[in-house]
Amino acid sequence: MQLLKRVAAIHDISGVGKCSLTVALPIISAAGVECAVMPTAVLSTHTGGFTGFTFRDLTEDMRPIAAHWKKEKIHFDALYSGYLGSIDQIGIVRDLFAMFRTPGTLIMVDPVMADNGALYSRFTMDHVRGMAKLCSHADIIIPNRTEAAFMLGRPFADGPMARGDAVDLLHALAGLGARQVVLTGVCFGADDLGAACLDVSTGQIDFCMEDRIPGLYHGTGDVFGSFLLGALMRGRPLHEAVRIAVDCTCAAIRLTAADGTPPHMGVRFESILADYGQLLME
Ligand code: PXL
Repeated sequence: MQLLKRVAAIHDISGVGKCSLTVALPIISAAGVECAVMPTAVLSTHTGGFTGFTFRDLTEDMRPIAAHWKKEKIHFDALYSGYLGSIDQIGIVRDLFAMFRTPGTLIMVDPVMADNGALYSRFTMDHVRGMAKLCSHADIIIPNRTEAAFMLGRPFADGPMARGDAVDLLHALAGLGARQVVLTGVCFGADDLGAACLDVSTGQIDFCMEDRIPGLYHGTGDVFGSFLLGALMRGRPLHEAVRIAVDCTCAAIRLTAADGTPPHMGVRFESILADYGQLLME
């Protein structure tokens, strides 16, 4: 029997709201991939749409956790970083990448810090610069359009874009240093939404578009990234993994829209985990 692949997910754990580790753990596990976790902070809820959340910073624990993993000779097939609570944590994560990188390790950075044209609460331009630097240590980066604009120092353009502009953005993002780039929030008209990807080694660009579901649903970036990494770990090439992640994320959003759950409570990914797992067995 083949060994399971093992991912280390480095994100916060927000108790309520379905994002970061509370989605990475179940989704990556459903892909048939072990999901080890390094929690960067513990919050009562995520910071988008709730007020008065608690925030317990775990920066002090990150290096000792990594040192113990190293002592135990734990191998990771991928490292996946997401929401990082401070600039210090960005530096620590860069060091963790160097500690655990092997020739076969995939390093995926989701530069979680902004959406819909604005930085999340708690973040400043220093965080943006730190995340852009962290992206240079990644094999694959998965920013949304807002994060892309911040990291490239370009004005954020909302709404439909020309295909050429999306291609230009992908190439500019590749300039940060990763060999694969996935850009989310791409749309060409009022009724579509999806992701674009670039594999730098082949120059191949793909667009994976779906019908837009009205509304802004929280945590979809983390749900998308987790579906994507699970598919990559199960051997799917980039464009196929992006297609799977777009389809599964849209299915989860559609169910959330249909059952009337408020968008800040996260999307209903639980209802499609079985289908996702099945798909990856094929
Ligand atoms: O989904 C991104 C995310 C993760 N973690 C925390 C957040 C957010 C977005 O707001 O607040 C704590």
